[in-house]
Amino acid sequence: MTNPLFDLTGRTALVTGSSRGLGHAMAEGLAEAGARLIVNGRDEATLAEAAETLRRRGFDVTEAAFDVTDEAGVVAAFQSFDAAGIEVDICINNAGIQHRQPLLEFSLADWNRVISTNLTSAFLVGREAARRMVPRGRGKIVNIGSLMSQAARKTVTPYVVAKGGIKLLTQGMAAEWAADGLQINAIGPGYMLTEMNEALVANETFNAWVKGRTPAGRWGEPRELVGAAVFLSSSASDYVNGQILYVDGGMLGVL
Ligand code: GCO
Repeated sequence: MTNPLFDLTGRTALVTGSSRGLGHAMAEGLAEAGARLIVNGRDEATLAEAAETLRRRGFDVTEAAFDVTDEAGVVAAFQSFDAAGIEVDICINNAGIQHRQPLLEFSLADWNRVISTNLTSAFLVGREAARRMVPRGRGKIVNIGSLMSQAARKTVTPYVVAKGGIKLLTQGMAAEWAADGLQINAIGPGYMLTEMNEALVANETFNAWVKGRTPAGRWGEPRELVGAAVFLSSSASDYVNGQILYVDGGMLGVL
């Protein structure tokens, strides 16, 4: 028996970067909780394959291929939802990239690319979603941060900066829109088994460090974010705002 507070039936969730990885896992989990899905990615063919996988499970899936860093493309995407009578009730700002390089060698172009994809995109997509949620007096925005919203390690500083920004953007959005009935929170994944981290898993030293440094003694599975995503997308979190929920196997909480 599931508490109806966690039921997403009748709600539409946009999940950016949901062709693969954490975004795809969260989209699937929100659909399992009853949500209709709008899946997003830049590449139409990859997105279509991901959408088909979800449709084969019987889920209601709309594809929206757009670049979350392109303001005009984001605005046009939401205008297309408006034209189709689709109301976005839940917006999961998940799209992100990683670029590992010593900061001394980091180019401005790569800095801008990481900040734009991991942080500015959440502003662009979140703002368009909120422009429709505020007049309705309700809506859920979940920004995907990282354990690196709180802690740094060398060679990923632009990513750390962007994810730190996600934490405070979340607080800022709550400051702006909580009074209008929106709840805006974040999830901070730990070291998860995703394509983005394949090189780290393959590196014996790094792999051993993650397993040793994480109290749970292992990497996280993408599906292990679903509970936090459903909670922060559902009525169960109606009095939660401006928070970040770390799903990191205990890494941040334990020395
Ligand atoms: C890295 C990893 C981290 C991941 C981790 C935390 O290079 O250290 O890519 O930055 O994002 O899963 O979210």
